[in-house]
Amino acid sequence: APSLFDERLLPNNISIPDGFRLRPLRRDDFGYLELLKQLTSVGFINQLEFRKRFDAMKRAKSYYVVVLEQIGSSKIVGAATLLIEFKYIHEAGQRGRIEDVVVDAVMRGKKFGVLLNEVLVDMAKLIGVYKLSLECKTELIPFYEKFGYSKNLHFLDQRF
Ligand code: 16G
Repeated sequence: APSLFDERLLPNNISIPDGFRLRPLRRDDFGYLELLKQLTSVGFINQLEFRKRFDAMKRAKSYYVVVLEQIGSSKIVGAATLLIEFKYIHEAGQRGRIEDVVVDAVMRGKKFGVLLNEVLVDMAKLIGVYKLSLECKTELIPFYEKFGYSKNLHFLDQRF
């Protein structure tokens, strides 16, 4: 099945524990949705809709969904997304956003969250973003500060 992005973009200087591998999301990774349900509401998405959304993300060329696969079970046990936004400001610069960081509850305590964040920060630097940001719950601020972020602007949202 096709990958969302060229896997050569993944950093090779970050060590992955034995039995696991890091790779781009693939078009047949329907199981990714089960993992996302541990982050927030996913609702019902069938395989056709999954593939349509994958195709749209691939066409956009700015979605880097990285998954951590348990090799034996082929299960996706962690994932995180880097999204690249095109700008006019900062000399037609690019802004990076980290989204949908999730690690399977039974895989906690293995520093997989740290691993995924390090990988995406490296990729963002390689791509050449002028700034990288994310939104998180208050209690996760100390965790994210370890990767170089600082609490700066306020984040406002509205729900529909
Ligand atoms: C968190 C996530 C965000 C995700 C949102 C979903 C990180 C760093 N942040 O803010 O990416 O989209 O949760 O929650 O992973 P929602 O369903 O309330 O929007």
